[in-house]
Amino acid sequence: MRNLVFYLLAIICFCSQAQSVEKPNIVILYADDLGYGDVSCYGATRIQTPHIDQLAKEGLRFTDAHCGSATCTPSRYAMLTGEYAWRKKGTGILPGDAPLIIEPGRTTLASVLRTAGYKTGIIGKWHLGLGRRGLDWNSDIKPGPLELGFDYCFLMPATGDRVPCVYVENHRVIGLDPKDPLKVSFSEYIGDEPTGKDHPELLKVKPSHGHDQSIVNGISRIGYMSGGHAARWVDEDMADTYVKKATAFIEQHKREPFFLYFTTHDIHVPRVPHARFAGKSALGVRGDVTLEFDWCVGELLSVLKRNGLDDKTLIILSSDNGPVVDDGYRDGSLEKLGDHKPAGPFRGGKYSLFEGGTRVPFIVRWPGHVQPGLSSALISQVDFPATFAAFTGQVFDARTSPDSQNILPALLGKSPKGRTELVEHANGIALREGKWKFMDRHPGPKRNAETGIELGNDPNPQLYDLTNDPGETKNVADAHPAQVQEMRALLAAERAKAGDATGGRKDAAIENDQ
Ligand code: NG6
Ligand code: CA
Repeated sequence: MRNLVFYLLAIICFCSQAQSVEKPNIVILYADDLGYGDVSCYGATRIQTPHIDQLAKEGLRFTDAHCGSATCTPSRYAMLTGEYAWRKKGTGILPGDAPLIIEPGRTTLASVLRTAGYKTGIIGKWHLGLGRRGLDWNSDIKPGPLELGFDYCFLMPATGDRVPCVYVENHRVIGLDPKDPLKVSFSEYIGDEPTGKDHPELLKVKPSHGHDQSIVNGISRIGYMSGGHAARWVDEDMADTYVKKATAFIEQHKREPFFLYFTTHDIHVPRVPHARFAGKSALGVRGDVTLEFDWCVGELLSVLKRNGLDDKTLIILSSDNGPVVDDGYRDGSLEKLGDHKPAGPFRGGKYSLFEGGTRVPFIVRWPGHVQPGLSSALISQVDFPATFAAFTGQVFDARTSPDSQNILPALLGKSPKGRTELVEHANGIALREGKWKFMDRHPGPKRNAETGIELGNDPNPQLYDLTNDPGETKNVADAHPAQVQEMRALLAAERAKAGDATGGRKDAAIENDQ
């Protein structure tokens, strides 16, 4: 009998241990607009990011990892659905009143992990639309993340520079006074408050392009909102608010596997750091909010440590698109940039089809399981759904995430190889294969009118040898016609793959479809 009890206990211990090994918590620390060269472990010298560097020291740092697109909405769409956003109309940068662009019930990264028994939460920026067209912000806001596999959400609906400037927790705007209903419009002026356009004297930071409509917290935004005063966020407190919510989520779920998608507003515009960080970097306010993001990383690392979760948590740190310096506000970042290179050695940045558009910082840490080091494997965030399905032992339905590949061996550092090819996306698409990068003829301006960033457009085909020329300075298309032909055919085949098996909404409002 005693033997039997001992035996049973041993089995229980073994099982719970096996479970903690099989199912570590998964935390994605996701910055907004953070460039490859913006953090010190990726070569920045004008700014120090000690917490991100610590993560890199204890983890695997990737040098050829990509987000799904060079702007936010398509990038996040690809990461959550496992489908390239360029397959689906309506996945360009969304206004703040756009309906949800992912069909409720569709397989997402969150639903994959929820099926595997994870408690799933998103805290921070959403920017994939909410509700249906004509949403009433004063009632239940759905469908949204909770209809896509998340158990909990605390959201900024769109971006920091777009109304509505309120937080949504689960299905409700938080702190709303029913006597002061919230209304949102992207088509016409509403309410009776001054705008940034008519009253620039009221602004604490002036726009450089756009961003001159409703004023919230002394900053004019894109779009109009009225009412909802008690619910309006204070930009300076946003990082603290997200960290507080994330801490609570981690502590609430520390005894069960959880998935936390922590997605900051930093370092997007408007850059409004808490007083603790204001003026603390040599790079002006853009550097200050980078320090603020680094602080968030440090805080969450210490929450995990404090709760004994270090070895039980796989952390991924990355960004949703490449960097931009002036993205609509005259906040002094351009003047203070000096020789800092936000995209590191790469050409272009946010909005660009050059590598600076989507090659982003990407660090994986899972103590005891992922060997610290460097990886040059080609991987993409679009691979998350397939990879985490494999990680949790699930059979993955490739029809719903047609572009997601299982890159688990690369992610865990077990293999130096990732994808053999990847389609990159900005204002067009490009193909990566081995050392080659191919962009076909693409009409359009060389530079983004507002930001001055090189977009990658060219009337001629472009071919770059990234091994010898990571900065894409020498177009060698003329010297390699057969390679151009082959990659053009591969890109055409990618385009031709049916992308519509997934039932994404086609009627979403489009501000800037790409
Ligand atoms: C652009 C905005 C830019 C930023 C971007 C979205 C203008 C002139 N520019 O349209 O400021 O908000 O959209 O950024 O309005 S993202 O990181 O969410 O994709
Ligand atoms: Ca972004």
